[in-house]
Amino acid sequence: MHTQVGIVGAGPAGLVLSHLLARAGIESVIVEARSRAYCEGRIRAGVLEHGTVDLLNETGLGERMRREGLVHRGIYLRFDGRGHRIDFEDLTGKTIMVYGQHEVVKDVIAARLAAGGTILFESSDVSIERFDTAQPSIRFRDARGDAQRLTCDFIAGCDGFHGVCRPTVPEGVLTFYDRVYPFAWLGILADAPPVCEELIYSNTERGFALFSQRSPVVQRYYLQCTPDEDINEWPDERIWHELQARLVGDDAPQLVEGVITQKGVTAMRSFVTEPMQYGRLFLAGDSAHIVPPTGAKGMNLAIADVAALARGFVRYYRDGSLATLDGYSAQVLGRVWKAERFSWWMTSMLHRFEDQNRFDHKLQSAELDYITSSRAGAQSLAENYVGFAMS
Ligand code: RFL
Ligand code: PHB
Repeated sequence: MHTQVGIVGAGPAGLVLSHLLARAGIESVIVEARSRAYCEGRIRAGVLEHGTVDLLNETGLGERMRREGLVHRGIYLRFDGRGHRIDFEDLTGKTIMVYGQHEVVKDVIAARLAAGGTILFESSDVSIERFDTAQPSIRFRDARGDAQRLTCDFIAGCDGFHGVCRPTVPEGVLTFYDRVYPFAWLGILADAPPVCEELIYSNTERGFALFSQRSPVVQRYYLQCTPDEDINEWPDERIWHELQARLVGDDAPQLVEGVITQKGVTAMRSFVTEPMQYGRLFLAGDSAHIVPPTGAKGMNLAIADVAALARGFVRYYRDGSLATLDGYSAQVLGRVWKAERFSWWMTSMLHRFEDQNRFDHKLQSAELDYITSSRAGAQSLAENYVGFAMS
């Protein structure tokens, strides 16, 4: 088997890359470890920056998102028992879209398959080789268990944080920067009405909580918990009790409980790989960098990476120049580090850390007070949250 760009991973990065390449007449094949149903059911991110929304719309992927996605014009920050609104539209002229990552994944898979694209689901024993030459290849077993070799001109490593591409790069070539946080998020999906028309990020003595949405009848909630939290210790009643305590106050509307349909614990880390290229291997999305979810940046970064990477491939296949591809890493890392900073900052400002004392809590409150009472402070948060223009 041969293709122009061999892509490992059918998450948002790999799928959107394949779609953008196809629109430019460039062939690709996606090799994915999981089944289509698994990829389409994986509940993760929910916030699309305005630039991500524009890209999906401009490339023909936005039809269902425009119908079912929820346009949000701001968020609430809660601290010291009160909610404060950050008005994105007023502060930046822009809005965000609340639309589940798995819905984006469904839309892109449908578009790729309708256009005759190849996604090899349920591949196993995936490995990459010879990416320091002009003829790299991806080896794997197909869904039937038969050994396959896909030769290609380039490999895009879009296989997430636990994938095989980044670890295959020879030691010493890449530099890693990381931070692990001493807490995690317990996330749930519930069939219930919304608490509020916008997201609520809440810093309380009991820890952080977030209210987000999926649809008028399905809500997404998160609670700060310990990294080794045992989900069995969180029966539904305990979750609702904790959400009531962390999200509701005298000034907030009632939180109506419902049926919890999904629960999971997510670790929190910051991680960056530099550079995001080695020879003809290009890393994109979570395979190259991770952010804690407090800034709602992970999926957006993955899509911004592949928008830049696709431009590099388009240039190469148009005029044979590797210049844009060779500049890919330096180009996207500027956005990546801004998102790292913003996600770290939101995480630090909104969570309770075990080693904090009363002085630290007062500083958190003062920072939140500044951000919600100064137009300059609010504008800085809003500008980062809605996202920077795709370069
Ligand atoms: P993905 O989505 O992890 O996709 C990688 C794909 O590669 C496959 N794979 C392999 N395939 C073949 N061979 C192998 N050896 C393979 N190893 C892995 C996997 O099966 C998978 O299909 O990475 P990608 O495409 O880079 O996308 C990144 C995003 O998924 C991630 O950044 C976001 O979900 C992060 N995130 C959020 N991002 C946002 O932009 N906004 C949000 O509101 C937001 N909230 C979140 C989040 C992530 C969360 N979790 C669960 C980590 C909230 C949560 C709770
Ligand atoms: C989500 O809807 O899943 C979500 C929203 C905002 C975040 C993280 C996750 O910061």
